[in-house]
Amino acid sequence: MAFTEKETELINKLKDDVINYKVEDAKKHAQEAVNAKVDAYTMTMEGLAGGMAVVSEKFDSHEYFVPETLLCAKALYAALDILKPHIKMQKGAVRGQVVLGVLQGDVHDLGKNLIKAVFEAAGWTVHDLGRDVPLQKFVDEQMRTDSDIVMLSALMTTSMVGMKKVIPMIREKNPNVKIMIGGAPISEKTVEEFGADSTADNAPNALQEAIHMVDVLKKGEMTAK
Ligand code: B12
Repeated sequence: MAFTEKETELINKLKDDVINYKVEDAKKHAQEAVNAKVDAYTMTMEGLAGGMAVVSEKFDSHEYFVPETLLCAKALYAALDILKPHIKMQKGAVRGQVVLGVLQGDVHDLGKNLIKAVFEAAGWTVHDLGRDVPLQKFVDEQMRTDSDIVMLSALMTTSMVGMKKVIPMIREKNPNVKIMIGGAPISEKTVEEFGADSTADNAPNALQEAIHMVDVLKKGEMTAK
């Protein structure tokens, strides 16, 4: 995708702020982006998520440890708070309700929060359970809200196993609900193995997938009538 000179400048600044955990600069540059009326969605995905991708590499290669990474997350959240109200997604005819949360034992919520920002910007209702969520809570919240989709996030192989347990628990109460799973350790193979409906590797793809699912659900309801 081609960016304007201003967009490129701000993407690079935001990226650098996240990578080098410059919380105050992250706020300043997010505000600069809002004032310059550049696309907040592009700033979030290319700048903030782009910066976090570099942080992931540094964490994986042991250049960064937990304290630095936590500060990077702080910089990302500080900028996201400012950009989020300005993210504009195309509001199509298909919208729905999702239950979203990070599974028990897992505090990695950056990806989950990016998903929430994108879905809300597209006009969806997100019932956010937060992180380190006990399995039964996903079942209860789906029942309480009658949501179309349950979205389960896990970043660790240890928390991922909770998906295998909770998917049949959700289906037992509501066989029609769609279940999406995601996070770094999730693949198409996991979807099949755990009996979920689908996955996506990032927030925009998750939205496309969710739109497709709700479309299918609504068509199914119409033919049943
Ligand atoms: C940031 C980070 C942290 C931060 C988390 C801050 C926060 N508030 O989230 C902190 C420092 C707290 C942390 C702690 C730990 N971490 Co950590 N962490 C990471 C790191 C570097 C980046 C993850 C991230 O935020 N990525 C950026 C976001 C935007 O991407 P994302 O989460 O993948 O989400 C996107 C997609 O996956 C997708 N998606 C996500 N969820 C969902 C859900 C659905 C339904 C769908 C469709 C899509 C979807 O869309 C998202 C948005 O685009 C990863 C490294 C890596 N390679 O992933 C390790 C990593 C996840 N951590 C790891 C570990 C081991 C830990 C600790 C145990 C470290 C320790 N020694 O204490 C603790 C665990 C604490 C706990 N109990 O949870 C391991 C996990 C290994 C494993 N296989 O289990 C990793 C993989 C690092 C490694 N290579 O060892 N960590």
